[in-house]
Amino acid sequence: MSFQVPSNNPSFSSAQRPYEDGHWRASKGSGHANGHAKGNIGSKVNEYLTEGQQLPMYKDKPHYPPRRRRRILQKKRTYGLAILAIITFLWWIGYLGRSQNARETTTQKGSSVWSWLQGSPTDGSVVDWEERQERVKEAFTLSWDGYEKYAWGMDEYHPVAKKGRNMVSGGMGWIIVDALDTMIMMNLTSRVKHAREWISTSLNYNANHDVNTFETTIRMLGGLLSAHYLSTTFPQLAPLKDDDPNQPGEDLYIEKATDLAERIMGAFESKSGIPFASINLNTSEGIPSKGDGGASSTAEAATLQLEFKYLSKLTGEPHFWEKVEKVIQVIDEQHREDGLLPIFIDANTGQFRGENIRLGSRGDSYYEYLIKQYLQTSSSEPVYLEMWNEALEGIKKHLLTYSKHASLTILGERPQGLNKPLTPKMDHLVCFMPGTIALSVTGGQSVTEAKTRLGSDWTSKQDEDLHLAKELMKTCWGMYKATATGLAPEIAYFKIDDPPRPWTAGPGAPVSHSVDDPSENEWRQDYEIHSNDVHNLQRPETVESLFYLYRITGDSIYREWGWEMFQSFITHTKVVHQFGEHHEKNVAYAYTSLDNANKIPPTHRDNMESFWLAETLKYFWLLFGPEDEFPLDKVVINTEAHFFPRFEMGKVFRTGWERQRPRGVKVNMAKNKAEVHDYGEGEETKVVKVEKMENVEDEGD
Ligand code: DMJ
Repeated sequence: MSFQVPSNNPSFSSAQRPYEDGHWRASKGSGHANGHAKGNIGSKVNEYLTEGQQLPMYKDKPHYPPRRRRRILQKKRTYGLAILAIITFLWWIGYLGRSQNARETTTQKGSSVWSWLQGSPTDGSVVDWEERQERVKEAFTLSWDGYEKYAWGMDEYHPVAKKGRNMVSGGMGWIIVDALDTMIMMNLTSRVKHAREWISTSLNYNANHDVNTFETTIRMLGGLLSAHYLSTTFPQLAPLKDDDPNQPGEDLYIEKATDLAERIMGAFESKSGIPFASINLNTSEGIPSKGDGGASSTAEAATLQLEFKYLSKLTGEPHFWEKVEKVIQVIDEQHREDGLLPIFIDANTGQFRGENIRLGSRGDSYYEYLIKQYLQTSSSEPVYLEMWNEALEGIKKHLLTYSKHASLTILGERPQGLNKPLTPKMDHLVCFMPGTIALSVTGGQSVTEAKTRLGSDWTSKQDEDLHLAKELMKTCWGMYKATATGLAPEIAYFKIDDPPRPWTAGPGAPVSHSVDDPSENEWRQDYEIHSNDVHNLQRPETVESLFYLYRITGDSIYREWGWEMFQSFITHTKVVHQFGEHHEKNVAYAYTSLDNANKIPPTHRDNMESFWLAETLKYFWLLFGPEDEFPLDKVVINTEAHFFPRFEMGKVFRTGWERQRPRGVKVNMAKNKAEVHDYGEGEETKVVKVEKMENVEDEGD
């Protein structure tokens, strides 16, 4: 998410960060360029290819399955007819005579089809999901075309003012690069071509200005790498002539990505190896946060692995890999109770700051990347699975409870540490969790496929985790149902019992109420939406989870919820031109964030975040699309919805660290006994218990 650097240093015990949806830019730095890409990509390719990997196939452009090619042709024919029909209709009602330009004509077409803003048919006829997917593409092109017209090349887009703004001199490609892979997936060739031209001619990383390390990695590095992956693996999507082998544009994405990554490396030059919050890309100098007592956010510091590891794999350069895996080692060596981490970490000491534990802002994607690191390297690094499982059990034990009336599952916060009270608050950001939990249950396969693969090895823990994913999904969906616009607030609080009911697995678990049944309203009393939290930034986390849940469970309810949510976005976040004598006509040309999603009409906030294009619309598009496209068990999706392939570690890469004993247990081989240590914070480690060796596993030396 976007973080504004605060001018003061907020208290570490503060449960809320009012500034976190602001501007991501840090303050000015100085110096000279030293961050040039090192290492010749080409020279590493042979090394890479000799490893005999399945994925990623750098420079290898496999054929697209003919079945899909046919589908695309069929679609093109269908679109042709549909467009003809729409143009005729618009002509008939006199729209084309207006003095709007060509782009707005396209937009009018979008607005005229708002008759589709309705639920699924109740007459038993089948829902046309392909048609719904087209509506998403339309929303994307409308958003993109407005940006192209009013703010092209700028890092920010303010659609109401019809203006853009750069975060650094010359721009970072913030919106263009973030949106690029969605356009490739949607096969929007001319738009991809325009974006690519801009990247090739206007994008450089020389601006002498510091930028947020995490945001730059997940959005810019992630966007370039995903564009590389998709354009090389699915060359029929948005095909570009200048991307062909031996043509001038070949390797544009990977070359830009490598240049950027080398510059970001300076952020890791701290005493501990934990990256600094910001980086000056011109000087490659890491810069501590200007707020938060200089500490980095835990999620920001620890959500960089998928991007740099994939780049390492592509280029054969191990230093990217080593830097990012070190971060997890430094964290794990602190043996935090039940794998749950405070949300601030000091880059110089490597120590956590404060006790605030949550899976919302500043905590979220650390947990997400544990399981995704395990999946990225095709299950060959069990250490990350172990850490994920430990954290998930910690979440069940410390952070889950139920709402008072409807027994909805709540994933709350412990702002003063695990031994202090639970706050029943969920940031919308937490709603990535249902999808990530479901992903961890099957590895990305459908439940049916996973059960067939595992046979009797399918465990009751998998059932339990899947149940948890579904229950949390319902709570997140309720955040949308609870407001006037049908769009979630940034934060929701919940009514819970005192003391909070502990989370229960299995048959004794409470049964939650439906949040969809119009005759049942009790659940609404459980949601408390504070006036400070009613904004909606068009965030992706809930539709992201709906996408995972739909793919994994196959339950079409998740698609239906997604459709309802999509319609709310289209209805309430659209920005329109008004015209006609009495402003009686209007035409949409953008979608924007909301200041207040809990009133109708909602108050607009003049900003379209890049993740609207990169994530939210991409997940809608995938949710309504065919289940076999971009199969979840073949990819890992970064925290900004950029797609990377899974791969084998091969000969060059390995996990460069080993996990110590689980917290509190250290084995002393010489004494042939296990010493159970107490790792109290700030205290000397002391032996509190000694056990016979048979009770513990051999640690080696
Ligand atoms: C995105 O930038 C990423 O998903 C990040 O991990 C946190 N959330 C924002 C969108 O909400």
